[in-house]
Amino acid sequence: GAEERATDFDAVVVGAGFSGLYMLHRLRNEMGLTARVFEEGDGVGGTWYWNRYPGARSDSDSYIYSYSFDKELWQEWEWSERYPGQEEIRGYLEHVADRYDLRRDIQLSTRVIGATFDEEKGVWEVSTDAGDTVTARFFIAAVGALSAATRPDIPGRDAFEGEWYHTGLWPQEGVDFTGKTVGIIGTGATGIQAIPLIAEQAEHLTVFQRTANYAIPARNGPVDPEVKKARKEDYEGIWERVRNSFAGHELWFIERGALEDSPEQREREYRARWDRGGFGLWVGNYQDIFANKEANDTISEWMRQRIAERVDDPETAEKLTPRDHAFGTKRVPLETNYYEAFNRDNVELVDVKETPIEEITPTGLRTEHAEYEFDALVFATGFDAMTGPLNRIDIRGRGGRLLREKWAEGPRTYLGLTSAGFPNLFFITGPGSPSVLTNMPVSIEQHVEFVSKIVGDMRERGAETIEPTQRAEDEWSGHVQELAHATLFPESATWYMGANIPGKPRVFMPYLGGAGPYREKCDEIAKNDYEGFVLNP
Ligand code: NA7
Repeated sequence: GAEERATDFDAVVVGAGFSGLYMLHRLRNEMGLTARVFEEGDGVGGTWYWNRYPGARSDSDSYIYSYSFDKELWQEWEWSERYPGQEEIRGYLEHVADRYDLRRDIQLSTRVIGATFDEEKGVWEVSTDAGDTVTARFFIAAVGALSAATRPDIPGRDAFEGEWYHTGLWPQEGVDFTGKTVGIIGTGATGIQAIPLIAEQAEHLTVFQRTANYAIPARNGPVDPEVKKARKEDYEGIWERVRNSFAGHELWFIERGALEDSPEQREREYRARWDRGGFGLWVGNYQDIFANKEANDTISEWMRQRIAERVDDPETAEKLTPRDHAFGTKRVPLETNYYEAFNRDNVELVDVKETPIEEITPTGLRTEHAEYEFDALVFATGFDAMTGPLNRIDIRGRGGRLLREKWAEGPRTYLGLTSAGFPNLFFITGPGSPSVLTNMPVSIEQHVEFVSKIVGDMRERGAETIEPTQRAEDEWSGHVQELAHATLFPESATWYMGANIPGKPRVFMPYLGGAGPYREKCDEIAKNDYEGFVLNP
């Protein structure tokens, strides 16, 4: 009509991973809005674009590490293994970009550096490192929760003259470690995937471990064709169950306390989950292992025994055995031949809690007692999680206030999706949402669909802005903390707590209420006329 467009786009979306691609599809293809996606990488895929290290793989089963929004897509797509590998997931997301004709609204190789809310006009002005300045009604940060890779600030860090890599910023062409002497720092989910494969290639590998982990066997492999077939026939059932579950998998807690069962029964439960492989031992176990130390001790001790069985050298086995944190309170890695890697002659384990890394040198690194030389050094040291990717952008809300300044003492959100004083800004998988404790695509779809619903409802009623009230944000943030502090989670030094980044506030960031209940909560809020939000006009 005659109505003049007040902004360049209805929405600007940051990131072209699982979240950003689906957000664009919803806004543009389903709702007829205009949107521009800015993506830093020179391809789509987000996490699966950047994380190309050996062994990079989803720890969620492939049949649900997928979008569900298009039944045809889900029916047609064939995953080759139980857990999808990085290349296959990237191929899937490339396919999604083509299938829904998304590429023409995605600007690659472009990093969003700032976004300022113009209070008078009620629009976001977004700027990029490519020199773009565009305006939009909505600013949607689909930046990922684990996308701001970090390297610890070890003295001499930049003095190393060999090749160095971060697992989360892996060279696109891959790395050949054949014949090389390699060091790797970090034994989180990523390091544990990479170590057995680097060990097979490298001449020698030294693993620098700060905290021993409890890793569960993945038991990857092809999926039984009969199981595959049954799943294809149960699209509705699977997604109904997954969406209403705690963690976005077909996994449910045992409805008894761990201590109510006899030691024999517990053994059977643990063993069955161990044999099955995957997250069942974590988020499909007795629920009270997360809250009751005594209950947790039963599984923590059981896991320690499994490690001892697999590592030949007792001293190495002891170093690999976690004793300083409760099972499940750090993200539990899945592994394939991880413990066996330490039985190889060319792999050495250094416990850097015992002998801290003092310095990185031009040729390797030095601990208190020894000096190591490498051709290549790998940082599997993780991410400035959840807040990091947001805080790296200068996001200014009402009164020019910077989001990272508002969050100096820790993130404050309503539902993990919005923050007071930042109208029309949405986070996908933000702090205060359950996303990182769940199978990500399930949370992502819920977030994207809820944000789309908000945007659609606003248009219908002619509202130009939405933002949470201070009170709703305070209550939600309090609720997130209350749930966390009723568990053992905050006692462990994890990225959930910001503990992996020196100086970061120690605030538990994910929402522990579970994906299913969270979804219900969002739906209820929408039904109650967006309780906790202010819509204007
Ligand atoms: P994580 O899980 O944060 O693991 C990082 C690892 O690096 C972990 O073992 C850390 O030890 C170690 N680290 C970090 N800084 C240092 C220093 N300064 N010295 C020695 N060791 C260090 O990151 P990932 O990439 O493995 O996984 C991230 C998520 O991606 C994962 O949870 C999945 O959701 C996918 P620490 O345990 O802190 O003592």
